[in-house]
Formats: sequence, structure tokens, C-alpha cells
Amino acid sequence: MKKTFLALLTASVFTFANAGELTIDHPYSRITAPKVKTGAVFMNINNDTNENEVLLSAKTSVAGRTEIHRTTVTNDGVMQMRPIDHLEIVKGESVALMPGGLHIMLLNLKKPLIAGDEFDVTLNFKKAGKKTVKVKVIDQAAPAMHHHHH
Ligand SMILES: [Cu+2]
Repeated sequence: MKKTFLALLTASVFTFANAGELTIDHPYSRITAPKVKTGAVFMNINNDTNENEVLLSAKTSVAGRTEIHRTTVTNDGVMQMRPIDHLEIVKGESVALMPGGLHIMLLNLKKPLIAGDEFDVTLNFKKAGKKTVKVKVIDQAAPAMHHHHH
């Protein structure tokens, strides 16, 4: 009897210790040329909770519209990006948004992104709700890409 109680107690402590938070690391964006109206935001999303999480949308005042994009390479080696309507972050895993992969697309940029600037992006998660992160603009230009927006 006593043994069972201890086993249960140990199990619950273990579960509690495991239940962390949803965290976002290193959100950044790259500089844009004066006439370019698009940009991208990158970050790591770490789901240390016990439940799968879903990123539904993102919003920022620097862009007229924001989409979640996935970059793929076609059979003939052309990079294409396409909007996805949500992004799943499985419990205990991290998802990297990075150049050449997943990113938050900024459309209709209101002004160029300049190195050293910071702007807020609010991420809307299914379970954690809204989380606002400060995005830093780094001094690195984006390479030319084929953009396929629909
Ligand atoms: Cu994109």
C-alpha cells in the first residue's frame, strides 16, 4: 500500500517537473532594400509543455499582412514558398523558422527594415494564446528567391 502511494507520488512529481512552457528564442529579421515590400521573420519555437501546440497566425504593425510560409525546393531545384494555414509544434519539440525553411512572411511592408531596428510580432497560438516577441533586424540581406504568392 505504502509502496503504491510512493510510486504515484513519484509519477506525479515527474510529470510536474516535465511540464514547461512554450518559449520563443532569438526572433530576428533581415534588412530589406528600400523598394522591397516583403520581409521574413525567423525564430525558434520550443514546446516544453505536455500538449501539442499550433501556431495559427502572426501580426505586426510593420507589415500590412502577415502569413506563415513554408519554403520547398521543387524537382528542378527552384525554391518556392507557400502559405500554410497553421504550424504544429509537437509537445517536447522545437520548430526552427529559418532562411530557406519556415518563416513568418511580412507582406506590404510599411517601411524598409533597417539593421538594429526592433519591432513587435504577436504570435497567436491555439493553446498558449497570444505571445508578443521583439524581433531584431540584423545586418544581413536576403538572397534573391522566387516568390509564389497566391
Ligand atoms: Cu515567404
